[in-house]
Amino acid sequence: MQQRNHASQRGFTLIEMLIVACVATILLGGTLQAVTSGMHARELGAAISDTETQVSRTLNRLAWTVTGSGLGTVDPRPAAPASTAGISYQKALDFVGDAIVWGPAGRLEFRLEPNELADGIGNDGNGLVDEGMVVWVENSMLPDETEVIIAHGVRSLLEGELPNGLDDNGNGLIDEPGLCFEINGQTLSIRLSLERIGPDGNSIIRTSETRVTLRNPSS
Ligand SMILES: [Ca+2]
Ligand SMILES: [Ca+2]
Ligand SMILES: [Ca+2]
Repeated sequence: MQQRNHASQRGFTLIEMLIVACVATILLGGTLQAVTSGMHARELGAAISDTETQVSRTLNRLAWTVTGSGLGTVDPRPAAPASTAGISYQKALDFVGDAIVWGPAGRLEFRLEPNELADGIGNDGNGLVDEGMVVWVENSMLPDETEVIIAHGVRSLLEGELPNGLDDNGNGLIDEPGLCFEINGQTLSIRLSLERIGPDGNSIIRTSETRVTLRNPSS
């Protein structure tokens, strides 16, 4: 009788251990899931924040680059609903009497990433389609011409825009590119959409705009 009691106690202990093990496994699984979910959320938040910072920094740099340029030196000078993905410009260098001496031409332009083609599909395997770079060319067409890549992940079209002859995103421009310049009077508007694939595999797109007042006289 005493032996049966011992056996019963041993069996009960094993059952208890199994229950405890099951509960521990469930709790641990839940904790791991919460930790993993938190990590993914932080990674996604960091990627979104980084994209927003990149857009802001790039626009600030573009604005700084063209500040002091003459309206008449900017080429081309499209007015809404038209826009352009690249401009050349000249900044004031000096004065001779009342006349401004313009410096060497610079250029800002969208350029496809090296292994990407404008064909509606992603060619370089990074998950983006027809994406490009913001390229700054200093001393354009001169022997000391230099190029600086200011940003990557530039969309071929601005966020919300489709190549259909319409203003899909309601900003007054038609089929505007992901980096686009537009002139209204003396004001140069620069818009930019950057895109990347986030840690969850979904696309992150951020868009912003800045404006620069160009100098007069225009030539
Ligand atoms: Ca492509
Ligand atoms: Ca538009
Ligand atoms: Ca459109």
